[in-house]
Amino acid sequence: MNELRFGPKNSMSSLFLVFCCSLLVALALTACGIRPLLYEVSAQPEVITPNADGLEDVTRIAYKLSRSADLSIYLVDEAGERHYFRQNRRRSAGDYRVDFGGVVDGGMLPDGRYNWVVEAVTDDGATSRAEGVLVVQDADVERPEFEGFSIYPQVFTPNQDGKQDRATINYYLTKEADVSVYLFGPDGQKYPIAEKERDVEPGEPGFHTYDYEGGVDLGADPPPDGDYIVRAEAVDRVGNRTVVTGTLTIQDGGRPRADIVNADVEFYNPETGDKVVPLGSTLAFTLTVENTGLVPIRTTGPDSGTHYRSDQNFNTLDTYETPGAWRVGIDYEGNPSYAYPYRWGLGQLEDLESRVIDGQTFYYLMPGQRMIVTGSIQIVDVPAASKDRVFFWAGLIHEQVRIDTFNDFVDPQQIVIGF
Ligand SMILES: [Ca+2]
Ligand SMILES: [Ca+2]
Repeated sequence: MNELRFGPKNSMSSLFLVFCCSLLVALALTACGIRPLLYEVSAQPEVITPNADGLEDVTRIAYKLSRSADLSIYLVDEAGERHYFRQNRRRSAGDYRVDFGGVVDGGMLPDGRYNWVVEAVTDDGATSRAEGVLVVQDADVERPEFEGFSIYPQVFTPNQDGKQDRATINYYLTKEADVSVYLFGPDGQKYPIAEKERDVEPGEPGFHTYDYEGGVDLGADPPPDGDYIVRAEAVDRVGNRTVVTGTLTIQDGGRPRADIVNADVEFYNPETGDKVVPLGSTLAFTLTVENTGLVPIRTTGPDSGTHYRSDQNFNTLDTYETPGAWRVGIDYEGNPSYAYPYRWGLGQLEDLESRVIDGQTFYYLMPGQRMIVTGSIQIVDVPAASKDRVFFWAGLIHEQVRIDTFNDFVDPQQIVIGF
């Protein structure tokens, strides 16, 4: 309005002056009198019992704004202290209704008599407020708690090598609540963590556990390596809220990938160089394995080059499967037993990168690294197929995790047993 100016030296016609005066009156009425900034404010009912029994758990606060303003709603307790439900929220002109169930800052107001206040402040400093009484009775002030909240280990490597692939989060929830648990990254990114299925349903009081592998088991890339905040939040039925946090570091995270280079396997009789291996003779092979992924892959013995008799297998050599290890295996047509009974590590273990985890040494083929793997099997009995010609093939096994299709049944070749 201060752009409007009037004065005796003005050359405007009287008609225009009348128009301007009318306009001024209209603006003044709108701004100052006809409708106040904040009006028709109420909070009903006046007594609430916020205990989630469905009866008078909330009071409905209604108000109208004639102009845009910053709006606050707060409760003043008998000691005169303010408890904000809404503080300086930007609101445009309009009708508003909001239910208030006694919770401010995630905690329930204790039983007592309060004054509610709704207050609006415009950009030019005009203020309008309304207030009334609210009595809180039978309030459920008990917050849900996370007892024994723990994260183990604090550093984990979600890469399916079978070592520290998972982080376990445990707590005992003291009260029924909606619980969410997530990782909070340095970049502000959130990664939800799903609860493990157990007897105690999610949100029920009792012991809860989360088994987190970064999503790798579902074929996803885990969150990037780095330090994370683990944040757990519980909100009960009346709105009491509890937050606990911890830390978790991700290292060497990622989906492991490897293959037999060119899907090429060389089978041969080391005495003759051909594919004729009479009973009692030896079948040898050579192939190359490459780590084509971004994370190290773990392997175990026996070393490349190890010799088997056909009536042996990796278990009889005391080189058992361990979850997450990668080995080359050889299998054959008519094998009556489990798949790939003859297995070899991805090279000579002493040539590989080693890491000590929990006091034990483990061996890794690093990203981009290739290793030639060889081995041999003395054919001492007739394969069950009882055929003159028997197919042999190779596989690259991610033990107790999977065999990728392209790593299974690789380069099958007929070997003449010639019994
Ligand atoms: Ca109630
Ligand atoms: Ca790992």
